[in-house]
Amino acid sequence: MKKTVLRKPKGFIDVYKHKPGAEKDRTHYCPGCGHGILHKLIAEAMEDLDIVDDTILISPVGCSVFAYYYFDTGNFQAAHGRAPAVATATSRANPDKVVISYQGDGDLAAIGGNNIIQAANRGENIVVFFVNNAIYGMTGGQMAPTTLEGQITTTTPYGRNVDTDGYPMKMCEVISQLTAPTYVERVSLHDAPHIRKARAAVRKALLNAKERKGFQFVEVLSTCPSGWKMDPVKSMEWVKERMMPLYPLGVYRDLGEEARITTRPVPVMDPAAVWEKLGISAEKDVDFPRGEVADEYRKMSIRVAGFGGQGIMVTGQALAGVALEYGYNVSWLPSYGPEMRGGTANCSVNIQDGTIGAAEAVKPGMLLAMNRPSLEKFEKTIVPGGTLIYNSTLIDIEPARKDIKVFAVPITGMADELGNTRVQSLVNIGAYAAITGMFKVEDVITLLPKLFKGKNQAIIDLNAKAVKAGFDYVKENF
Ligand SMILES: Cc1ncc(C[n+]2csc(CCOP(=O)(O)OP(=O)(O)O)c2C)c(N)n1
Repeated sequence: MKKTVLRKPKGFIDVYKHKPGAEKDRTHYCPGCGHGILHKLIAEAMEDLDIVDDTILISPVGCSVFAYYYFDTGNFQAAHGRAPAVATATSRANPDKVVISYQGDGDLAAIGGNNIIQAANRGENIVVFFVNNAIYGMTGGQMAPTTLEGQITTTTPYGRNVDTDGYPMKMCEVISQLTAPTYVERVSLHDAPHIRKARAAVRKALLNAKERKGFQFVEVLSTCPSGWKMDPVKSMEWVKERMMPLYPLGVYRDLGEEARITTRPVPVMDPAAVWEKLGISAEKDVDFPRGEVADEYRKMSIRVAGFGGQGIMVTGQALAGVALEYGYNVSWLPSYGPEMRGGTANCSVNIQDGTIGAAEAVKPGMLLAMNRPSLEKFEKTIVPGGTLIYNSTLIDIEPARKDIKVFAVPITGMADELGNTRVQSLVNIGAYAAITGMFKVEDVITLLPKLFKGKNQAIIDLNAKAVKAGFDYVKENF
């Protein structure tokens, strides 16, 4: 007798590891939600088309954010509405992969409205599954661009009024106006015959993607019983009676064999080749021999923080700029508060020999705190055993941490003594050089004309004094 084995399609991971100790064999979706049905159609199609290991799925923000727990594919999670941009990069860097952008209607048609139009217009080689449930589901049922006229949501308690809220957006109609898309269809999940049609559309889009046939867009009318405050059966009826007349099902575009298959140059990943193409010499101007650097300072992640106008960004740029000349890989990432001068400012710098992963110094090995709020905010982020340099001219509290090395340096005071508060940045560099052994004072001074291009000699000389002052202070006092 033929034995029937019930199992999940291979496109799904077998056990969903949401949290250690809370492994599940089912998804988090509410009963009657369309996401689960569409997930299953996609997982089955990936298995049948034998593309599970060749697919990268971009999870959006919204109820389907956890797609990465379910699909046994590659995955990136994108910021709200940005899945088409992330999918674009993923697809261009991996032209032999099937890339899926899975999105809700708030995600795709509201915050990501421009993203989807541009990706469609470029004819990116991606498949978009667009789940239209007429509201923002995850956040509790606010109006989305797809919300029906008169529909009550938490943000349209008297019903969507087209005079104030605009008209429901019909994305298949919009996308199919563009030249590039290959295949655009709207389907529904409200009953078994329609699920079968949706199944065919999902397969067709994925098969087209496997054959690299450009931009595929499948809109799926879907239920949200929790957000709509209806039971699942009523929700199915609501899709049929209310959504379908407004959002007609069917094929809006199918270029079939006519589809123009876009071949794009594969991005060049070799930095030297990129420099050559850009006409930039990979040769550095100067290549300083390195001195003795203690092990703990060989891979630096530094947060420089203070208020706007304290030379925070200049300090970070100078650290990175000087380190570059010693042949280190460097990164500099600024972060500004809402106002500039007088507001808070900080930047992250990485200096190391290996590849730099994250540019943000979330847990820095060193904090250079120029004012009290910065010390209070970032002291706790320093790694145990790390280093704190703080501006003792302006900071009148003792650092709380006992498991780090602390250098209190009167940075502002020393700059003032030199006659210009603005040279604080180079006092910082001098102190940094003395503590880490990473830079030599003479080298930094040689570089000043490059760091301060266009500045007059008096400013360069003053900054040279500042580097020396910072260096000497640390050497003499610690
Ligand atoms: C930039 C940003 N803005 C707002 C949010 C809050 N947010 C999380 S989910 C969501 C709604 C998503 O709705 P939709 O795209 O329709 O997907 P659904 O949950 O209905 O599947 C919002 C607004 C966020 N995470 N990020």
